Amino acid sequence: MSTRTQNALRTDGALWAAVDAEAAREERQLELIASENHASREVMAAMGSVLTNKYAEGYPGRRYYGGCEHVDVVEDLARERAKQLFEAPAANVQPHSGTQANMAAILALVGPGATILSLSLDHGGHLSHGHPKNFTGIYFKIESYGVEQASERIDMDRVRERALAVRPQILLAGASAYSRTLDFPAFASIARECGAKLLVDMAHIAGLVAAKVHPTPVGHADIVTMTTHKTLRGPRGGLVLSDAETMKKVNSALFPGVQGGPLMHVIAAKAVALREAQAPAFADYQRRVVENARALAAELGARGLRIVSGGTDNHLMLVDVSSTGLSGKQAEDALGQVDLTCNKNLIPYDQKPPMQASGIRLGTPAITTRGLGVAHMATLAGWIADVLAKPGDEAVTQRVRGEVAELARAFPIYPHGA
Ligand code: DSN
Repeated sequence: MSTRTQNALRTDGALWAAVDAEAAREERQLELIASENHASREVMAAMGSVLTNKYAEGYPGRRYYGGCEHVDVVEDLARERAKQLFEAPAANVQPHSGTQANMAAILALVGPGATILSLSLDHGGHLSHGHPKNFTGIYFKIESYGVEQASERIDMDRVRERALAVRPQILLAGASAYSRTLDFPAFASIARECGAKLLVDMAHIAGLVAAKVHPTPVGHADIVTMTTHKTLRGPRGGLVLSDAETMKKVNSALFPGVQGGPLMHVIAAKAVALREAQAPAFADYQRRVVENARALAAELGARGLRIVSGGTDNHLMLVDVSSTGLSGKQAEDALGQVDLTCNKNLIPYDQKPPMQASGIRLGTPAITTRGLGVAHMATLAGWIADVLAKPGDEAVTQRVRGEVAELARAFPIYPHGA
């Protein structure tokens, strides 16, 4: 659709002003939130297509509505591409989000009241792995494992001890703020030993796994869940992988278990993203994401900022900002002033409450998508260190914001418009 046609359709001034402002914000700021990315225009076009009009409860070939012949093609394309990309026997592309993928996976494996052993939220876990106010915390018995205080890494011997002590029905591996390689064969061995099912939520690292930059959980886990919008760089949504038998249970746990009609326009966008992820350029992108993260962590370390666990193996890092005298919240705000967007984050064994926190989480997926490379990471680390050393200082803020704007302009996200 031409820009002129799009403009002609824009009758809702207040709404489109906010959308345009968001597009300008994304272009102007450098996005360091580890769970965000910039999807391609083709992904976004699929989400804006007529498929949003279609009800298609059920699965391809077995729908509760007529007129599904074309959306069946779309969903089959998405499922097949997911299976090929992750070398998995079966896929479900309908989850509206990662949390709904996790709901379906858990309900496919166990009933309410079962014990789930997962990474503690305070040590990098996720809300849908057991927060008291999440469905997991409400309907299941949650036990947790953590990272070691000295190494700030998961020690698989300790996970095994916990698993043998609490005897979970589900052992859950996966994290939102953990920068080290997850040992899926070891998780699988522990699950087998204590009679648990292994659920891996690889939301953060799905793109890395697709590119073989992080070892895959497929073949080790009973069920693998993910989101499609983080390193995988697709539309917002979830996806589930398993063997064919388990997938029958996942399918009915998802629909009619926890969802109604699938979002066919989003499934179309997932199909586009999964095709993009099969291209050699995507593997190259994921390698650069990890190289950039390693370089950024090293440069921040050289500027005196402590990186949790001493570095990173993936796309993100936790930076302990205690040495600056700031909380994570204050650091997030100070960096926001210079158009560097990130989020405050608890660090392991944090003494501060979650809304303050002692750390920030930084990720390289989005800045790598717009083209920044290893050579830019020293500059970026310099800006971060300068701002955190003098938060709110007018001269530093002005200078860094100007330099960030210049670099952002040199690397547009959507050179032909969003
Ligand atoms: N909120 C996501 C993240 O930032 O990691 C996880 O759902």
